[in-house]
Amino acid sequence: MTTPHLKIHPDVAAALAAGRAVVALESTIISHGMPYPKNVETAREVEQIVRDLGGTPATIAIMDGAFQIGLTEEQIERLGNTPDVMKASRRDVGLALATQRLAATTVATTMIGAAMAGIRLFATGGTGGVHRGYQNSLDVSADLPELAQTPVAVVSAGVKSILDIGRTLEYLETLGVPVITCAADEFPAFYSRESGHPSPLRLDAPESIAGTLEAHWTVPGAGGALIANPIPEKDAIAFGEMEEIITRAVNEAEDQGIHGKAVTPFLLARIVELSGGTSLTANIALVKNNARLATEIAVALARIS
Ligand code: PSU
Ligand code: MN
Repeated sequence: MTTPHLKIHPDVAAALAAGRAVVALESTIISHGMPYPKNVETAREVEQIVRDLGGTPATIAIMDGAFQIGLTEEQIERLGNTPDVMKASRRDVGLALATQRLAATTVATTMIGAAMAGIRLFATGGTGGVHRGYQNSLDVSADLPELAQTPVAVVSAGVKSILDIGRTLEYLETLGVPVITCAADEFPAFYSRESGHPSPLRLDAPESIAGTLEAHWTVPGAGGALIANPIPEKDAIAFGEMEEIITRAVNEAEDQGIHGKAVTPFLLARIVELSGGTSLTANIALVKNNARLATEIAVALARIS
């Protein structure tokens, strides 16, 4: 299972070989989504949540010329505490592998690594989507076409309103990506449980989500799926409360001419700064909540597969 460009941690390889639940975790959230040392601390705690629920965590990054499926504590520390870690989306994979760069994988690239290893479930915080003002910038995250083509289910807390949530949902429909919200009627907006957009599909139990995924993957050409998991009530921030901060961050990005792959990391860092600790606390809570649901779905899927 290990090739020059694919290195699977022995714990992950053993779980996969035995047909046990494995949950992929991304690394852009570590290197570009949260400040040090909370990023490393959270990455470790999220892995522990997966283990406690009977799964095997596989945090994914590109380093030393290979997709690393499952990282050591030392590798996670490197990703969280090295300046200028590369942010690798699909188009950057070849370069990151060939030049042996230390690269954090986005949702798109983590899906690719997961699929290469045979992992079906992946937990993260938020995914990319159609950016606000995309009419001028054409900024649509590579996460969306990846969801269309790579058969991995991504559990997220929806998308931040740095994105155009309505258009993101429209685009996912065009691409044929199932969007399932767990136990809620509305598609969630990351920090808040509401977005003003009804969810395309709702399922309430991890077992029914697993059953739907298993059936989805019998469809010829089926790609991934987006499982939206609303932030727990007690950790949520009212939609309006973050809106001012997010709008300010989006305007600053535009004024400063930030574009391309720098946009999302810029916005994520600015939102943490402008909100003080509030947004970071919510972010950590929702990532853990997503790891829980992803593990429950992975366990249910292992049972029926
Ligand atoms: N949204 C978040 N947190 C994140 C990201 C997005 O709320 O950490 C990261 C993910 O790795 C996602 C990437 O795949 O940003 C999307 O970047 P872009 O918009 O450049 O495609
Ligand atoms: Mn983009």
